[in-house]
Amino acid sequence: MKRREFIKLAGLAPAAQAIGQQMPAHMMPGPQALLQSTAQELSGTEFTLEIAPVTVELASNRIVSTYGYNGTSPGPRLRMKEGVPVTVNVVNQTDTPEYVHFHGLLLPPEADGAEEEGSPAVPPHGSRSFKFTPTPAGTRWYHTHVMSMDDLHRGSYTGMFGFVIVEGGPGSNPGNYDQEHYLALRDWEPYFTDQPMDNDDLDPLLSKPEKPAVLDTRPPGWEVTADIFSINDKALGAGEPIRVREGERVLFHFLNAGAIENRHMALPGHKFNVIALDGNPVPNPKAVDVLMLGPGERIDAWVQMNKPGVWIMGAPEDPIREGGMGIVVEYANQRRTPLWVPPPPSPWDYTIFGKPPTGPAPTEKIDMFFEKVPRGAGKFNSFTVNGKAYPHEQEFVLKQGTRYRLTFHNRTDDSHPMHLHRHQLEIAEIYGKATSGVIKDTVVVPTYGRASVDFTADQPGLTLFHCHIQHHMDYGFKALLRYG
Ligand SMILES: [Cu+2]
Repeated sequence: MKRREFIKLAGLAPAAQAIGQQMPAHMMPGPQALLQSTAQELSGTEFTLEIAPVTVELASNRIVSTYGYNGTSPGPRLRMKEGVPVTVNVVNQTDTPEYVHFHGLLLPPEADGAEEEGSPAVPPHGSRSFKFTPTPAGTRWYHTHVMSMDDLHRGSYTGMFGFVIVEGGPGSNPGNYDQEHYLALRDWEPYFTDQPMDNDDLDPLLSKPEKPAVLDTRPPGWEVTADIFSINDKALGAGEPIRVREGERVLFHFLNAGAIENRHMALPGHKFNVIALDGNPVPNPKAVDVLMLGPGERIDAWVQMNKPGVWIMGAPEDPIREGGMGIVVEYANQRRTPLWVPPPPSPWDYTIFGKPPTGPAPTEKIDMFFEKVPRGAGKFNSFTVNGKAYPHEQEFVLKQGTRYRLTFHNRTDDSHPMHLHRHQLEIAEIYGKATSGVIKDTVVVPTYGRASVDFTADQPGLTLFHCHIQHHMDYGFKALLRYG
């Protein structure tokens, strides 16, 4: 059974929708004022993040209790300058050790915020300062990096995340724009389910080179899912709309800050001009109808506002958008009910933003085989990399200064957002297509698919590699790379 059918059976979703549908009545702004988003921007060279319980008012009738930074979720947006050293003071007001990972920055293990790499913890009811020099420029983010295991109130299921903006020097501006918005896509109040989740929306016609001839038919274990969504801290219709004027160019910084599934985003009548992936400018900016972001990924894209109206920008999947993942885009002097129109089919493809491969492939190669061990009802599936459990003491030993080609063989029935800490990955081949120049820190490897990425081993120290779906990582989907 697919998620959508399950939700309908459970009576949680509104009735089926027609094309050109309007916002469901329960999401229409009520008589009370629209809610303001709460996250602030901090800039400079010294920052303080305080970890403590927060409430998040997704809508006036939907208030979530979780953990956040500085009293909000998302936490404050941290604006830094590339190459200018910063200090981040982390104050932990909880009863458990915490790690703050700076995702997409090239940091030493001491500042990276990953227990596996030996980063120091921020002790319970204590504090610790981290000093580092932010690089490279671009849209980065920070989030808790603790294990959750079977506790859905820990780790990246909580509200502990926020944007980091590393400003580059002159010439690094992504182009003229009239306004910009930082939009974090989130799910809330996750729960366990025995229903397989249909989270793989990549083109079903794609070849599946890693699909085994004989499938493992043992019963699968629990998955994690959610029915409540938001963009930043507001459900669709509850917060202030994005107010635009015809002719404006609006730059959006999207982040999938969720822990469980890939997300999609569309704005009826408009295209997203993708200029950066994971904060890194792409060689070949292109306009697309639908964005796809795996957990941890970012997309910077501008939109030419040339279709006056009041629109819903949101997830194309009805239950997800109606569950809150959307925001209203309102043109000046337009007063109508926000309109949603389903986008055309738009399979996501990283390679359209790349350029043809240049130069020879690295001669040093590392193959990684991902496998899922179904554990059955009431248990969690576990994962192996090259047939072994973490921590891979001997498998992945790097020679400093060497460029590697890393090939992922995804022998599982899910797609996985694979994240390498402290390094950058250049996509070399995916969906059977070769490309170059697309620089990422998180790459969604499709179901039964294969992807090759190149990276240079120039960041000595332990380096964590893992799936960015929290329960996959917690149950074995990670490896440590070390320098010889
Ligand atoms: Cu995964």
